[in-house]
Amino acid sequence: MRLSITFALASLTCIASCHTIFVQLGVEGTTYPVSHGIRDPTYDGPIQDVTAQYIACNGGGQQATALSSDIINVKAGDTVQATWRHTLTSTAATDSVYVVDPSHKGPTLAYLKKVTDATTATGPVGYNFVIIFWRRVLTRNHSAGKWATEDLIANKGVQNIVIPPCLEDGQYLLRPELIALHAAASKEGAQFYMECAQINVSGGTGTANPATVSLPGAYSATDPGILINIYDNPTSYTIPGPAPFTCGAGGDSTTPVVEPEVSAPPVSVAPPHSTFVTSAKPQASTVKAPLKSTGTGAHAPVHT
Ligand SMILES: *[C@@H]1O[C@H](CO)[C@@H](O)[C@H](O)[C@H]1NC(C)=O
Ligand SMILES: CC(=O)N[C@H]1CO[C@H](CO)[C@@H](O)[C@@H]1O
Ligand SMILES: [Cu+2]
Repeated sequence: MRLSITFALASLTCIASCHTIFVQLGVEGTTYPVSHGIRDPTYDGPIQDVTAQYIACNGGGQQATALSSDIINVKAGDTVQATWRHTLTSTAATDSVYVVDPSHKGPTLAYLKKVTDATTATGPVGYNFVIIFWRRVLTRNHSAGKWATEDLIANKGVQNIVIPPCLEDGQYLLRPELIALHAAASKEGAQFYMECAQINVSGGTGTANPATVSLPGAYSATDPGILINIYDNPTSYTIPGPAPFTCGAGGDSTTPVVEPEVSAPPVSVAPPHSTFVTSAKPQASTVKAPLKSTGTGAHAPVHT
């Protein structure tokens, strides 16, 4: 059957080498070195178990992540540029697949989590990424017959993300995400790529009251946007997780939708930095937390 063959070929050409990683953040014309202010792992592979604690900010196995001592200042309302690369050291000059392999089709998303100190925030028990509340602030759709990853490749790996102007000032973890669906026809075949940047937001109006979700928790392995055969040429696609938060538009909905595209001008990014180092850290145990904030009113509980 033709579709199965296509599927098999797409899978086979990309067994262990066609991954991607969020390596760099740009803010309104300022670019930072690779891994500056980003909790990058040592490896560019995906998370495939949506119930894993590592679905929050990556980590685990050969993908140990390191906290960064850096924090990136962002103004609420700014558009930031999350740069995705095939590996931590890929450049256009050295790697023909320097963003992500074209087989890796799917949506791109972004979440935020408010924290007290982005350079140390790891979870309620002091370890990494246990239960975390997120806000997704941007997603894209493929209604134009394209997946967001195709636009990402065309845009040289730069994912533009608008930081909502109504956000409360303070420190956040910014979690850009790319979901690759080339093998998603079987359970746990979808590949989730994400890393967390440490940002400090100022200048916001602080009027936001967004709903939050937990990661793990926001996704199910059988969500229609996660367990899907993209070789069937679907005419629509439901992005997993809640609707994105938008300022002033009743953005607290948690109904999954095919979302409007938010676009912003691409910017050029600085060449990779050569001094990235990382180290293994203790990993978290599983802890349950409420899905929504109940204590603070305006925002999700802060876990550090
Ligand atoms: C965050 O930004 C505010 C406003 O610019 C600033 O006062 C504060 O020092 C910054 N915090 C960090 C950790 O950089
Ligand atoms: C709701 C919707 O369809 N939004 C956008 C999806 O993406 C295309 C471009 O890729 C836009 O033209 C749509 O407006
Ligand atoms: Cu891959």
